[in-house]
Amino acid sequence: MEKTFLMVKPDGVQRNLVGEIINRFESKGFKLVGAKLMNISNDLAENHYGEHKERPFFGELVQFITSGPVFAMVWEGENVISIARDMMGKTNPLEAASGTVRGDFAMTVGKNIIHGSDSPESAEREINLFFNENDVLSYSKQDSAWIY
Ligand code: RTP
Ligand code: MG
Repeated sequence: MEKTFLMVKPDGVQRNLVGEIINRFESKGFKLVGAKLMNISNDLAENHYGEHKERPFFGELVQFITSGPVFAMVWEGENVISIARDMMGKTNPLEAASGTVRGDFAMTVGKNIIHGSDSPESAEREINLFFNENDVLSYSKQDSAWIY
C-alpha cells in the first residue's frame, strides 16, 4: 500500500489546524501510520527542501519551516500521494481550489499550511528523513473493507 509524508507547517500548527487536517485525511479513508509534533533543525530543513537550494526563496523557506513546531505525519492508502496533493491544493493559495486545505485556509505562498510529498521517490525520501522505521506502524483497520 502506498505511503506519503504530510506535514502541517508552523502556520498551520499556530492556527489550530492540526485536527482539521487530520480529520480531512481520515474522513477520506486514508490510514494514519505515523505522527509527531516536532521542531525542525536547520540541517533537516535544508535537506528536506534541498531541491529548492538555488531558488531565491530558499532562505526564507528554511527560516519559516524552522520557526515553530510542525506536525509530521505518514499516511497510507491507495494512490495517497497524488490524492493528498489534490486535497492540499495548488502551491499558491490564490490558485488553490475551494475545498482544498490551501484553498480553504491559506492566503500566501509563503504560509501555505501543509506540505506533501510530490512523487513516490520523494515520499520514500521524506518518510526516511523524518521517521525512524519503528515509528511507522503497520496495522489493520476494520473499516478498510468499506473503503476499497
Ligand atoms: P511543499 O513542498 O511545501 O509541499 O509545496 P509544493 O510542493 O506545493 O511547492 P514547492 O514548489 O515544492 O515549493 C516549496 C515551498 O516553497 C515555498 N515557495 N515560495 N516565494 C515563492 O515564490 C515560493 N515558491 C514556493 C512554498 O511555501 C512552497 O510550499
Ligand atoms: Mg514540494
